[in-house]
This record gives sequence, structure tokens and C-alpha cells, in this order.
Amino acid sequence: MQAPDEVVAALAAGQPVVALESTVITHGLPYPDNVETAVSMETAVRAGGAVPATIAILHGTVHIGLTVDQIEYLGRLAGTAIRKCSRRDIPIALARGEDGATTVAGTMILAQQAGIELFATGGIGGVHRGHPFDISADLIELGRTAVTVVCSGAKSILDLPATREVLETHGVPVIGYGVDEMPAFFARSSGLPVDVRLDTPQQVAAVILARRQLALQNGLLITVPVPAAEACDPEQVEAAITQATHEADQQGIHGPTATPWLLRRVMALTNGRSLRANTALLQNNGTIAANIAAALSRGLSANS
Ligand code: PSU
Ligand code: MN
Repeated sequence: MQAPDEVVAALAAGQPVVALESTVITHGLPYPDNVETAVSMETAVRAGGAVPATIAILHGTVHIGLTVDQIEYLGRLAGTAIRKCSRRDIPIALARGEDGATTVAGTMILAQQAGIELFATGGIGGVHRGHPFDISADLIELGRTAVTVVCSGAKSILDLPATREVLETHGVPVIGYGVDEMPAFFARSSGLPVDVRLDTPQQVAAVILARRQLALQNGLLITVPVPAAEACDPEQVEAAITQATHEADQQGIHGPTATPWLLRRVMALTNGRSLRANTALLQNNGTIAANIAAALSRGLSANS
């Protein structure tokens, strides 16, 4: 495992650190927007008061924190066969000396091993529409790895009610950050209730501390809606998603390639609109995760 001095020093001193994933760079966004967005997300984490650590596997080594050059290297691999690393894939990439982009599940595992509690991303995987057994490993990981994931819910390319049920089954609290309904990525709400609404970083930090005191080994999901100015028209997005899911079924696209394929197709069908929303919510989530990490680290030092 390799980490830049800044990340090592912050972790050793109990200062706030926020993990970021790399599959969003290689499989979620096109080049060069992916690089720009990843770098701006790191800036947003700093602005929120924490040190960013983008997690990826490079030439068979786990990196907890990347340089801008390394982010650029990964960004250029978008659209290639770079391995998308969820729990099952990490040992394969390591043993074979490959590059690997970590998903939400993969990033949670490596963040926890590095001692990072907060992780910010855009959307988690879920249950695919019309494919009730294609359940993202993200949901299972949230049930068994004690990392707090700040995201904007899940895209409605997924079956959101089924996704919500699976989270419940695995004991994952869904917290609405300033909202009563779980957001649906491009749209600010999904019609699905959250388990609790919390409005400040301190309130979220208190839940993290309570979970820690009980040594519960599950993750927490903090859902933050896309900033209102950048939210997409729900009907337009829904039309694009319905078309994309239909095309995927017709072309027999399923398994790990389903999510990246649908993301690309929806982005193309909605032109630049969805890309802007995507970038805005990623930055916003980075800042909020940093605010929570900072509140947590203050709370811990006040207690010790
Ligand atoms: N949803 C998005 N953007 C993404 C992903 C999901 O809006 O980039 C990525 C994340 O890395 C997530 C992964 O962990 O897709 C889920 O893939 P799967 O459904 O194969 O588990
Ligand atoms: Mn899947």
C-alpha cells in the first residue's frame, strides 16, 4: 500500500481525510471531463477542511491518494479494458500487477484498511431494473464494512425501491442530509423516505461515533441531493433512462459492464446537462464529506 506523505501524516495525527473512488474516473465519466472532475473534487474536499485520498490500484499496488499525473493516467484509461475492482476483483488486480479502478465497494475496503472513515462519491450501485439478481456488490459491502459513504443516492437506471429494500436487509442506515427523501442522483428526490434526516456535520458525526462505540461493522449512507441549480429535469432524464435500459436489454448488456454502459448512454442522450449535474454533485459531496470528517475529528479530540 502506498500513500503520499500528506495522507500518511494526516492519518497519523487524526486529522480529517476523505477517500474518493476511481471507477467514476475510468468508467463513470468521459476523458477529459473525468480528470477535471476528479481534480475539482479533491479541491472541494480541501475546501471542506480535509485531505483528499483518491484510491486506485496502479501496476498491482494499492494507492491511498494519487498525484495529478496519476489521475491523468487513469483518466486516459477511460473506455479501455482497465479492471473495475469491486471486492472480488482486488486480489486479481494485485496478483497480476494490473491497474485497477476501485468501485464504491472496492474503495470502502481499501479506505477502511487505511484507517479512513469518510468516503465521498456520486452514486452507489444498486439493483438493476428488470434484473432482480443483478445486485451491486456495493450494497453488500455497505452491510459489512464500517465506512461512511456520502453520495447522491443511486441513479434511476436502477430499481430504486428494490435498492432501498436491500440496504435495509443489510442493516445500512440511509441518512438524508437536509432532506426527507432519498435523492435519485440527477433528481433531488426519489419518493423513497430516508431513515432519518440530519442537517449538520455534527449530527452525522454523532451517529458515526455511536456506531463506533458499539463496534458495528456496517457502513452508513449519507445521501445529499444535487445542488438545485444543476438538477436535471426529471422527465427528460427518465425518458433517457428508459430508452437506455431498453437498448441494453436488447443488446444483451448485463453484469459489470451494465453500469458503465448505461451511464455512457444516458449521458449521450441528455447531452451535456447530466454531465454538469454529475460534476456539481460530486464536488458538493466532497465538501460535505470533508465537513463531516472535520466534525468527527474535532469530536474525537474533545473526547480524548
Ligand atoms: N453510479 C454512478 N456512477 C458511477 C458508478 C455508479 O452514477 O461511476 C460506479 C461506482 O464505482 C459504483 C459502480 O461502485 O459503478 C457500481 O457498479 P456495479 O453495478 O457493477 O456494482
Ligand atoms: Mn452488477
